[in-house]
Amino acid sequence: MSHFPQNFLWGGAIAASQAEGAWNEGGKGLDTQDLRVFDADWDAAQRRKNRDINMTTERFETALTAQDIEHYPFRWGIDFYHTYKQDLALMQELGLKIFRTSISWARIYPNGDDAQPNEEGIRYYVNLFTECHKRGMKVFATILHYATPVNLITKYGGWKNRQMIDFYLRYCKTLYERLGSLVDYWLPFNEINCSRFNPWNGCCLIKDQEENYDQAIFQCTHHQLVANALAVKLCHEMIPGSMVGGMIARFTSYPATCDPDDVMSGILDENYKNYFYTDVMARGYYPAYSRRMFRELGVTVQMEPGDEEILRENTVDFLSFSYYMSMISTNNKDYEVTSGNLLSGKKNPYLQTSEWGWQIDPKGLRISLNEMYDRYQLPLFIAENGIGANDQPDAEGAIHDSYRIDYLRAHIEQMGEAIEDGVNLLGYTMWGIIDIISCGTIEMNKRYGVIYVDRNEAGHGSNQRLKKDSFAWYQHCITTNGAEI
Ligand code: BGP
Repeated sequence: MSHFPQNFLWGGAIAASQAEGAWNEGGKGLDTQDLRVFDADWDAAQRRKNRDINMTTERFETALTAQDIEHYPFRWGIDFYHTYKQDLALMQELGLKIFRTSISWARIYPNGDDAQPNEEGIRYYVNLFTECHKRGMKVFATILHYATPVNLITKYGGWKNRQMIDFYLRYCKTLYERLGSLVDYWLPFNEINCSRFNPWNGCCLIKDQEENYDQAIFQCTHHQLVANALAVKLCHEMIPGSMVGGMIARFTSYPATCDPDDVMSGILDENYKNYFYTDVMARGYYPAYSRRMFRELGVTVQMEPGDEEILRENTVDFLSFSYYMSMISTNNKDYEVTSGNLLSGKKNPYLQTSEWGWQIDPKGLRISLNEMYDRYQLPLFIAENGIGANDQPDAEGAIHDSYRIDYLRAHIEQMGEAIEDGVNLLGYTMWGIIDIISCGTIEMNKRYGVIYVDRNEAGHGSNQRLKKDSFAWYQHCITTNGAEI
């Protein structure tokens, strides 16, 4: 028996910079993801360290002129820019109701400050989204999924400069004008809280250039929160009835014990890592607890006259989040630390971890859905969920990813429980529906897809697509609307 409404939007998600490749084709300008370096010879520790380094001035300057693409995987992705028709045919075969991807800002405005948009870039997304609808899929478009035109950083200093709001809105206006009839759900920013946990990805900051990193992070975040509200406003004005959401990476955190210190630590983690961002986007004002957060960080956010009205009058229509794992909260240093999405955390003795150390917690998804729905009474949308694994085809080319089926089954079961709890859940776009370059560690071998892509970590391979065992499983899940998993 299915807990899911008949119109539940079963889907899959990717991001332009992790999939398209064609980094310098179709008039596209250089973007911040094109500059992130990777070396297939790095061991696991060097790969994790690479994630935490983010970006350095030296790496930035080297990458600006680098023509080698082997060490810059986001420049080749899985060549989705050229293969999207075949890939969407596979997604249609899966029975997807909705497809989430981001739009590459540097395809539309190669330098970010161009007076006119790049027509070839617009045409690519018109064709891509038209193909989605032709194949029975709605479109869930992320306007900015980390990849920012590099010129906006070199010429204007990136999101620290409030002028970025104007460039971003010029970009939004063009998307609403030229793609508005093809997009069903809009997301102005992917994981807007990433600015704190991966400041290069989130707001293009280079740590060795910042006197006061936290101050820069939260000033950039303010500009993005204002931009998010203005993107909502503009979309509602230009496309009456449009659905514009807000998104965070959900860092679900439990107190390590019933010790009141751990409980308070859990409240602070939930507030500072998650709710600060969704409170501003969904309630429309900076919450009271943020004053202590800023005081303790030595941060003073500069607001302009009118900012508070912008935030208050332009809250989001729905909230979405990525959910991969959960963490525990305690100041007790004795707990083992394990990795996670964007940041590491203390290990929960009740949970297993993935090969990459991310704690697998399906019930945490039900908990997150209940808490967010109860807090805001807004429709929710799970924009990302999945498990990264080093899938290997066997001699016959089959990929028996039973671990992925187990992971997805357990999380979808909990989604059904949350709907039974009364949560209004619009949809689920499983992350990395097709293997793509991992965002945090830039690894091709960290595979999420139900569709395998024959490419190695230097970008070589047949680029052939293979259906993993999870393909048929997810297809049946969708066919039965979640009743038979
Ligand atoms: C989220 C990003 C996605 C995706 C996901 C998985 O933070 O929104 O782009 O990459 O993380 O993380 P990773 O690819 O590092 O395994």
